[in-house]
Amino acid sequence: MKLTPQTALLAASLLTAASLTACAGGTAPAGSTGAQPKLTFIQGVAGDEFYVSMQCGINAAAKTAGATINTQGPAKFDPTLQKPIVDSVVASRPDAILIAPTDVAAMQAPLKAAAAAGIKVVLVDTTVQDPAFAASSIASDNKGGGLEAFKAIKNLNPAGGKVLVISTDPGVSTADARVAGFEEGAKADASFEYLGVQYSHNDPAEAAKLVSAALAKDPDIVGVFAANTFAAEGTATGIRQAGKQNQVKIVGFDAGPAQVKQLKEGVVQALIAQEPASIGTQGVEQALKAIKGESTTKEIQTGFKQITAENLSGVGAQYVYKSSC
Ligand code: T6T
Repeated sequence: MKLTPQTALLAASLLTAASLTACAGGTAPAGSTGAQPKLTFIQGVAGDEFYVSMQCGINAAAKTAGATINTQGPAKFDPTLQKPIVDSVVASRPDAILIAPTDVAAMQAPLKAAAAAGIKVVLVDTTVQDPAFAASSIASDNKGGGLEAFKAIKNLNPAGGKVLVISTDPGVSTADARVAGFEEGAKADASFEYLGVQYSHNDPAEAAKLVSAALAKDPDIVGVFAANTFAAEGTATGIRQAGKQNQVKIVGFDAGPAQVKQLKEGVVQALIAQEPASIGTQGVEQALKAIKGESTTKEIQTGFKQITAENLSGVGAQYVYKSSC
């Protein structure tokens, strides 16, 4: 599903409805009391195929363990919308919350308070400034993925040139780490001129506008790294609208269906796909350990895979994100 504020709202309610019916009905007592553990998954934003794919992993792992899952997500990737969800979930007292915090600073206090209230908190995907309260934090190697994106752009433009980054918002830990990895690569290579990062607020239309304006200012840009699904979708649109698809190489983070379509069409040259289902599965495992009072792994790093038109029908296929489980 393409994310607009309207479809995101629809997706939020659909996902919530789906999650209620997806409560797993296993029999194995996993909680310390022997009751079915109650887990809540709070997405970064509803309707984003990255979190849908993560939910598929969570649902499967919860079903195996006999835990129930309630899923909720804000209509936008925005801490002012996510915080009230956290507060109401805390009031409903689940055994554990799996959450992708939307901002490193704004979500720190609400999540620390959840942990202080006795709820086990597992951070999946993004993190906060000080995650010490969390039972576990599970995320991709985002910095490594950003560096891999730079290497892909360099392969596509061996002579170098001007490169730009389109991200979401500052304070999103994952995207910030990807930008840092890309920037490190670009600044260390004298044949490239790093034009910096611009923020699209997770809105493809805004990303397209930023790219058009950047091309008007620097018509000789050779590459753009777009740091997540929505930045990448909009970047490709902007480049196509400017008629520059033969000049500007695009590497996008993530592998949503719309991004894969752009890859097949040749507007985008490479995607750095994450492993969201694995993040979700491991998130459930860590949450259940924490609920049982067992020791947890404080930090888990998951991998990424570069998808290109060449490997899309082979090894790359399994990395494409899902629109439903
Ligand atoms: O890139 C993912 C996720 O890792 C990031 O934290 C937010 O954006 C996505 O959900 C993709 O839209």
